Amino acid sequence: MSIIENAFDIAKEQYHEIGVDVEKAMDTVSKIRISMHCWQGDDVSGFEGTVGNGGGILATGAYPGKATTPEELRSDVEKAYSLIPGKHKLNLHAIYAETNGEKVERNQVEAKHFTGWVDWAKEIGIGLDYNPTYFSHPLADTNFTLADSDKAIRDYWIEHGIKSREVAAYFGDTLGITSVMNNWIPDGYKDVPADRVAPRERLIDSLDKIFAKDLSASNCREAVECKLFGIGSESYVVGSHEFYMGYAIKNKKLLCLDAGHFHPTEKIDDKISSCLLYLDEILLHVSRGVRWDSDHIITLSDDLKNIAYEIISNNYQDRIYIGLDFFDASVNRVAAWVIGMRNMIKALLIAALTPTADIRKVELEQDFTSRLVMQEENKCMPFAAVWDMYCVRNNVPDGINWYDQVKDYELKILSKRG
Ligand code: RNT
Ligand code: ZN
Repeated sequence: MSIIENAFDIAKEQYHEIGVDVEKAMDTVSKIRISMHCWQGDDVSGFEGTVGNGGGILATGAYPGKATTPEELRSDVEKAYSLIPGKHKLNLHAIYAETNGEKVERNQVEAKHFTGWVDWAKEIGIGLDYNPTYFSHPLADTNFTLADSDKAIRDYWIEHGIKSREVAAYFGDTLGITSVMNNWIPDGYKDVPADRVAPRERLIDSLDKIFAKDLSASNCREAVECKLFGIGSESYVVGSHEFYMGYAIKNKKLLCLDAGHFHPTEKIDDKISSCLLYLDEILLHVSRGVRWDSDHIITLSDDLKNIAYEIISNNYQDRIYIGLDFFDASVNRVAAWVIGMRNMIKALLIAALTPTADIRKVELEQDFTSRLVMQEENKCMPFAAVWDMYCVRNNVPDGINWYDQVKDYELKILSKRG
């Protein structure tokens, strides 16, 4: 018997003693597909070539070896997936369209530019999500897109939004795995606005135009992502939390909660239960803000564990789409994906291994001492033994053993890139 099997058997017994079914916990987690964001692989560059940098998206760092072609990106993604337990999804942006060197305007990007991605996704058994790219473009240089005061600019981005819905529907219908299209726009002011209302009215009008056609028969969902502030929109963001919460409820859209988009001490785990009392489904962008919306790689922090707890303890797996959203250009990008994805899965597994029913029982009895004792003791349960077995059963390396493979890939592949 291996050390891993041994440790697992003991852990299973210990969890059994506190009423937790380890096999059931592993099974619950194995059914969750996490949307891995392609943009960690190339610092949100895409394949259009440099076309302006409006929109406040900024990856910092100069680690060598980033992907610059669809083939390189797919190869890096596959490497990462081979080290992450379970079957997941890949989240694409419009800037990852394959146009064979032809210049295609954003408002002309459509399903046919993604057949390469879809064929590949089918081959490796993953789903695809999608995002219109309303940034890194000359028509976003003023930091305004769908809420711009210039109708021509709004119309351009509205067209992009409309075409993007068709791409997401194509992904979902062709692959048979629900595709989520997320709308995030950078629109906002660096300094204090004189009019906070008009841009929001324009945004409602633009969104209504984008969502005019009924796509409910397609296997896709549509989300709107709120934000407190961004680079270049420090004083005012058109698409604030209240704005999109209202829009999503009224128009039956998903609200996207990004962990880095609120005040530094404001956490999204506490928002989930409230949102889901008013919305059927939501999308999460799991990220890690450090002081500002910095999009750091997610670590196995309390914040992350609390998010996972809200999902699992309330059985929200079918109502919450989990996507990751960070971009760190200062470390090996494949490692960044693997660390983030494995942490997300670990957090879900920890949540599934929590004796929630018992803790909720003492809470209901207003025995808050017992609640705290149980919560704290739970932190020392032998989670790692279950995690290692989860990796082994999913044919991926346990513990730190995945890292040698990334280093080897860097040596043989990444370091050879121009
Ligand atoms: C930006 C939003 C948005 C982007 C991605 C690339 O603040 O979080 O989700 O990070 O679409
Ligand atoms: Zn986000």
